[in-house]
Amino acid sequence: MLHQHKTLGEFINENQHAFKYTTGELSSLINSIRLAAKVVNHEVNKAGLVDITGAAGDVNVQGEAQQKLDVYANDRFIQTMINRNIVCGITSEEEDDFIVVNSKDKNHQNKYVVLIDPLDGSSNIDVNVSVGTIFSIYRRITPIGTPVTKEDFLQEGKHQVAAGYIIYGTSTMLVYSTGHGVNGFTLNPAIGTFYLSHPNMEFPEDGNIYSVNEGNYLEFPEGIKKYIKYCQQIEDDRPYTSRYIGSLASDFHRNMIKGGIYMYPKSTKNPEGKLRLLYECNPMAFLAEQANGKASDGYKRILDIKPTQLHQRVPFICGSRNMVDKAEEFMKQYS
Ligand code: AHM
Ligand code: MG
Repeated sequence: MLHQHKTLGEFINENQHAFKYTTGELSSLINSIRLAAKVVNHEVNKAGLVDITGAAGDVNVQGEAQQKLDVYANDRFIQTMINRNIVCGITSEEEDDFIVVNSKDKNHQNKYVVLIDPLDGSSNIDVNVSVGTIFSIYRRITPIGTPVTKEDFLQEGKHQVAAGYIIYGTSTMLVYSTGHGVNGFTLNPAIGTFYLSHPNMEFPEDGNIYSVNEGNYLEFPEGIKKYIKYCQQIEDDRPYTSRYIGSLASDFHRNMIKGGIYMYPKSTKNPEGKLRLLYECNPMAFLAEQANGKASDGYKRILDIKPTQLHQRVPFICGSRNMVDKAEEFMKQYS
């Protein structure tokens, strides 16, 4: 029964002591993400009513312009964090540059920056397929009391303090880690409460699902092509099953539960890969490692890459450890 499960609020309170620097700031921050997630969830659930209420760009009966969902989600997450004044800076996949957050009484005293992809999987929004929010949290490196700079956002992924995602799917889930494993919470929409439904999530070491946009096959590096052929071979436990939603959080989530590998390699069209290091790959890589999985650019650990730009892209291979090892083997052999 749901009411016997821990709520996300209870879980956050109970685990606050696990942090080295416990001022409650990180807990408040996760709480504000929880709140914004519920608001965005409500809006995403109404997306199918768009023909009735008007499409993005239209003006509704109240005379308000209808926002695109990704813009709406971006505004909600950013506004919630600004209103609660619990971060010193935010950067988003939807924004050109980072945002300095401050209020007079705080004088740049907050210590965390948030990096967010407010609504990922945007091609799925209009067709009732799940989309997600991905977030990543770092401690600032510039001195407290001064405005944040770009350097605070361009940290190696291994320095993340927390990361997580929300899936707006058949159920709405919030999955996150503060560096002590990965826990998943499912929203009971009737009462607006997240319950701990998936404690200590872990990737199986092996899996039989591969997730990649095979439409780009001819443009992939030789190592990836050979690995895909390996996945399709009739041998041992293969062929693997192909599953690709096109929403990173959802593909990752399924693979974490069932065992699998997700790949977004570089291609002629996307010579650096498509996914963003800061908003998509680093948070997912952090979660993968916290869940006993692995994340690589094909040759090296994602979390070791030193970012140089806010919107930098990177090839991404992530999932069950043995599967990612195998893909790397092929990359090495055929590069
Ligand atoms: P987006 O940030 O524009 O939504 O793109 C990110 C998404 C990922 O969620 C997904 O895995 C990938 O792009 C799908 O790309 P493609 O349609 O090229 O396969
Ligand atoms: Mg995205």
